Amino acid sequence: MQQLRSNRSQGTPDYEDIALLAERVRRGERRALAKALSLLESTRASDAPRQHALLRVLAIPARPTMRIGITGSAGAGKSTLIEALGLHAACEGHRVAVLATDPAAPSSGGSILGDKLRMTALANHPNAFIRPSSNRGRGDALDTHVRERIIACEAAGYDVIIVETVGAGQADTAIADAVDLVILATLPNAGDDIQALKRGVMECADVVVVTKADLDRAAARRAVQHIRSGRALLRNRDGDWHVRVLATSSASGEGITELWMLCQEFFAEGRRPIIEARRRQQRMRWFDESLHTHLIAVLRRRASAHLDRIADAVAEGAILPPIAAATIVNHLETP
Ligand SMILES: Nc1nc2c(ncn2[C@@H]2O[C@H](COP(=O)(O)OP(=O)(O)OP(=O)(O)O)[C@@H](O)[C@H]2O)c(=O)[nH]1
Ligand SMILES: [Mg+2]
Repeated sequence: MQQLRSNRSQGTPDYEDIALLAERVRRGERRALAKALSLLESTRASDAPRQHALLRVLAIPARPTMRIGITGSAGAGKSTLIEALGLHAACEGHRVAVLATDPAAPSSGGSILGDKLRMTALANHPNAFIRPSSNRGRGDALDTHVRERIIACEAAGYDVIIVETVGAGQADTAIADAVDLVILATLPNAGDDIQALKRGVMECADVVVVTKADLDRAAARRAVQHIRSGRALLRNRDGDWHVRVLATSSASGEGITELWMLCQEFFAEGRRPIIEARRRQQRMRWFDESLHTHLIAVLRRRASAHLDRIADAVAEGAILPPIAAATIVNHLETP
């Protein structure tokens, strides 16, 4: 109720059901969290006011959280790795939320079932919550409204949030804008893959994991060496953190404890200011992005015919893009 009152004073639409939903999310009710996530996943413009009303209440800073992104090419073993790592964390008493993304078309429904099946042990753990969702075939790496959904999971008391991306190569760098720690999963024989990725996702990885080490230990060792020797490709995103490379097997459990220890090292108390600085930059980019989206929407509403005419002229090379943009804005500013 307190929340509801403070919302009224901020001029937020009075959505009593949203206030109630937020309260239930904060109490840690799984069904409420699932409902909140469904609302936040919506891309319908008409849902935006309700999404914002919910986020206003949920986005109150909670205790420190670990936002971990796992990326890598299709079939690299991301989901299985998340289950192994997530179980490790959950067994240590952490509350683990997984936002899994699958590239498959939503119509089949197969992807959702697939991830649920792959993570059964974690899904059944009382400390874990798994939200499988398809990226609706949009083809971009980051699922819809992932940042908002992370906030909801944190409000529900989850302190380890693991986000899986579709493994669309370079586009996966988008994950670095939503999480603190980026783990890149790669197969032992993915030498070419690594070269291909070097300018993209490799540059934003904090930890590189060579997966499925049980299948061929020698190959996994070679891959680790190969990646380490190509260290020049790996960029240390923060001065005090150098990129780590290790081999894991979700089947045998090899390397999973080490990986979790690396996560803990990354999120050590002393590194909190660095992580906060990274989140600050992310918030600023998110703000820029949102502003851009909203301004474009306003432009389309207020100057749509003019905008279309100028866009055609730009396409034909009759007017240069920066001049066209200035023309449109000037047109708006003229009373
Ligand atoms: N032997 C072995 N097989 C594994 C291991 N990890 C994953 N697999 C298998 O590899 C296949 C793909 O694993 P996933 O975890 O679904 O891979 P993914 O990267 O999430 O795949 P997408 O989400 O479809 O891109 C599955 O059949 C897993 O059982 C491992 O450590 N050892
Ligand atoms: Mg997967």
